[in-house]
Formats: sequence, structure tokens, C-alpha cells
Amino acid sequence: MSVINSIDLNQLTDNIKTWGKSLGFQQVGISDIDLSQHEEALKRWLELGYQGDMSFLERNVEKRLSPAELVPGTMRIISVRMDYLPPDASFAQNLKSTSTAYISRYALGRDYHKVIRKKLQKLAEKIQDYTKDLSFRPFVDSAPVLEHAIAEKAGIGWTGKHSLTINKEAGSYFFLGELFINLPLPTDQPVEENCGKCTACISICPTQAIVEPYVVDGRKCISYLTIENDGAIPMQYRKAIGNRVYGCDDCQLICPWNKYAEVTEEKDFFARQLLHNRSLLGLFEWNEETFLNNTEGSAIRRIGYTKWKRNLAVGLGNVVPESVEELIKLEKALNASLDFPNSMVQEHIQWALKELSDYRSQQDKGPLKVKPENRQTQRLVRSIEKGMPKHR
Ligand code: B12
Ligand code: SF4
Ligand code: SF4
Repeated sequence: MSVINSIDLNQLTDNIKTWGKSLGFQQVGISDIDLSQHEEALKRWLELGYQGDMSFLERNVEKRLSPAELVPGTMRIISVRMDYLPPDASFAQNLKSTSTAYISRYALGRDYHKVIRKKLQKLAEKIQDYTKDLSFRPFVDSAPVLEHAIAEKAGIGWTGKHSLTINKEAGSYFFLGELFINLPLPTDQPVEENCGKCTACISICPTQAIVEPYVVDGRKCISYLTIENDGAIPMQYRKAIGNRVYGCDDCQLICPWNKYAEVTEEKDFFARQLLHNRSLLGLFEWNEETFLNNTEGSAIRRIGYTKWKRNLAVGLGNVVPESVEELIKLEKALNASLDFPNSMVQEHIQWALKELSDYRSQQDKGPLKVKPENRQTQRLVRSIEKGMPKHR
């Protein structure tokens, strides 16, 4: 790749930021490619095995730390963020209702990988119209790229104790994407902000996955357990998962910076009505064809029908039925699926049936209004109702 002397790099940088915004990115920043300060933390995280079965994180560690090894000739990285919070997020209502499936808000609309990559490609084409010497590669969550570290260097935000990137004005409900380029553009400065003494995300996490500030043990995170993990969901996390059948937003929901989060302007990220605020039972009763049809173009489709069914079985086992009729209906649906052609799913269904039967015996002894494992969620719900008036 050749380096350009004849163009006004400052002017081009201003243009890139304007073009990026007109394409629908909320923020565009530029970082250099020195990520060496992250080497120790990344290697330690991997040594501790926090990646679980996400073996793609173990590969290409050097490329992850050296963008120019991943794409030779890279001099700068354009880091972008794009808000995804859909209108009518109804977090509190959804978390409160144990019979309603909770799907992470980032996954309720169209698969973000496609949406963002397309926009990054368009941004690159605009730069190419300005200078034919541009070489580039767009990335969204798809390659050995340290997206948080790059976003931090590009001034997009700081890394919160939950390990996600937070922006002072926008909170953290945004995706990150990058354009690796060969132009020596002027870089942005990291923001001077941090979490201070707050530790709210650490204490609210249902599975205690934030094992120390800035460090998430992936194996414990509900997002990993329900999306990345192909096997059985370990027993010790099943109750804590509650109704969260695809990902989890709790550490972001408790974060005071998300009071300022804006609803996305991108219609592709608006919630599909077929997925949003739907009953666990209704989703559990989808057959494979319905699952494939209703998740077309959505990131959810990637987990496949078997894991979808597994997750929903866990959700159903965690329902607190409001009546005997509801309890009977749940048991009937679970029993009807006991012949599901996958032994792992069968085992999760049996677990759910046992949970419901334990609940029934408990009720016979004396009504139990709140299951102990739901107390944490109730605390979160109160915090959302009080602190996030815009997105309750
Ligand atoms: C693997 C992965 C996961 C894994 C592991 C999560 C993790 N924290 O590592 C799982 C499946 C659990 C996961 C879950 C989620 N993910 Co994810 N995930 C990724 C992925 C592909 C790689 C992350 C990674 O490199 N992890 C390895 C660890 C070592 O890196 P790290 O967490 O960034 O850690 C760095 C810092 O914490 C820092 N650090 C460590 N110690 C210390 C100490 C101090 C003092 C300081 C200052 C810093 C520091 O150094 C580390 C190395 O740079 C990225 C995309 C990408 N390519 O980057 C998306 C990404 C991070 N995920 C994303 C999202 C949205 C989520 C979820 C919110 C989804 C959901 N709702 O369910 C959850 C949130 C869980 C959480 N609290 O992290 C977004 C985050 C956007 C944002 N605003 O930050 C990303 C960037 C995808 C994208 N393109 O938008 N994810
Ligand atoms: S996404 Fe949920 S499970 Fe994962 S770290 Fe955040 S609160 Fe914990
Ligand atoms: S909840 Fe508190 S500690 Fe966690 S990321 Fe937000 S500000 Fe930081």
C-alpha cells in the first residue's frame, strides 16, 4: 500500500466523520494500530480459560494485537458505533413476566453484522472517490479484532467494568465496527472518563460472570451460555438464567450511563413483533420450519433450532405459574416435546418438568411469592422503573 502525501488528511478526516454520520453511524473515531497495552490482559484472560469453547479467540492472538499483521499495510483504524436500542424496549415489563421470553435487545431486529458491514463498505467507497490510493477491510465482530480496545483509542468511549464500551452521551447500547485503512490520518484521543467507584454491573450479574472489574468469565455469562455454548447449560446457571433465552442485558440495564441511551434510528434494528415480548410457551411450540422462517435475517437463526429449544426449555422451567391451569398447560407442552430428537434437549425438558413439579410441591406446603433466584431480577426491575424513565 502506498502512503499519500498529496491529499489533505485533515480535510479527509472531517469528511469521513460527516460521511459516517450520514450513513447512520452515531460516531466515527480514528485510532492508531498500537494495541500493545492490551497484550497482558488478553493473554491472561485466555490463560484463565475465560473463552470457554470460543476457540476462535485462542487463534490469531498476534493478529488480534497487531492489526497490520491481520491486514498488511494498515496504518489507522476507523472505529464506528451504531445504536441498536429499539423503541418500546419494555425491559422491566419483560423481565418481570417470568412466562415471557427475554431476548437481548441487540438481537430483536436484523443481524447487525450485515447492516454495519454494508455501511462500512459504503464509507470506504466514499473515501475511494476522494483518493484512489485507499486500501481497506471492513470488520464487524467477525475477525481477530480487539474492538473495545480500538474503540477506546479512537475516542468512542471508555471500557466499563462490565468490559463493554460506554459513551458519555449514549451509554452502551451500540455495536462497534471497524475499517482498517492504509492512510495516516490524524488520530482521536481516548476519552477522559471512567466508572469511578460504581460496581453496579458486577453485583447485578445473575451468574456472577464479571469476576473482577473489566473482566468477564465468558463461560459464566448468559450470553455465552445461551448463544455460543453448544452443549448442555451447566446446572448451576439454569435458575439464574430465568426467562433470558437469548443473550442478557442486565449489566447494561443497571448501568447509570444508559439513562442517556437513545433509541436507534436504524429501522433494521427495530424489534420484530414475532420475537419481542412473546410467551416462552408460544416460542417453544414453534417447529423447526417456523423457527427458520421467523428468524430469517436475524442473528438468532445462527444458534439453530436445537439450541433455541434448549434455551426455551430452561426458560419454561423457570416460569412462576400464575394459576394451576397455567402450570398444567406448561407441563403438557413440555411432556409433548419429550421425544425431541436430541438427548441434550430432552434432558433440559426433564429438568424443566422437575422444576415445575418442585414448584407445585412448594406451593402445596405454603405459597411462595418470589423464588429466591428472582430477587436479583426484581431489584433490577425496580432500578429500571426508577432510573430509566425513557426505556422502561
Ligand atoms: C467474545 C465476545 C463475547 C463473549 C465474551 C465477552 C467478553 N467480555 O470478552 C460473550 C459471548 C460472553 C459476549 C457477550 C456479550 N457481548 Co460480545 N463480543 C465478543 C467479541 C467477539 C470479542 C471480545 C473479546 O475480545 N474478548 C476477549 C477479552 C479479553 O477482551 P475484552 O473483554 O474486550 O477485554 C479487554 C478489556 O476488558 C481490557 N481490560 C482487561 N482488564 C483490564 C483492566 C483495566 C484496569 C482496564 C482499564 C482494562 C482492562 O483488556 C482486555 C483486552 O483488550 C466482541 C467483538 C470483538 N471482535 O471484539 C463482541 C462484543 C464485545 N460483544 C458485544 C455485545 C453487544 C455483547 C453483549 C452485550 C450481548 C448480549 N446482550 O448478550 C454481551 C455482554 C457481556 C459482557 N458484559 O461482556 C459488542 C459490545 C459493544 C459495546 N458497546 O461494547 C461487541 C464489541 C460486538 C460488536 N461488534 O458490537 N461477547
Ligand atoms: S450479559 Fe448478563 S450474564 Fe453476561 S456479564 Fe452481563 S449481566 Fe452478567
Ligand atoms: S454499572 Fe457502573 S461499574 Fe458497571 S459499567 Fe456502568 S458505570 Fe461502570
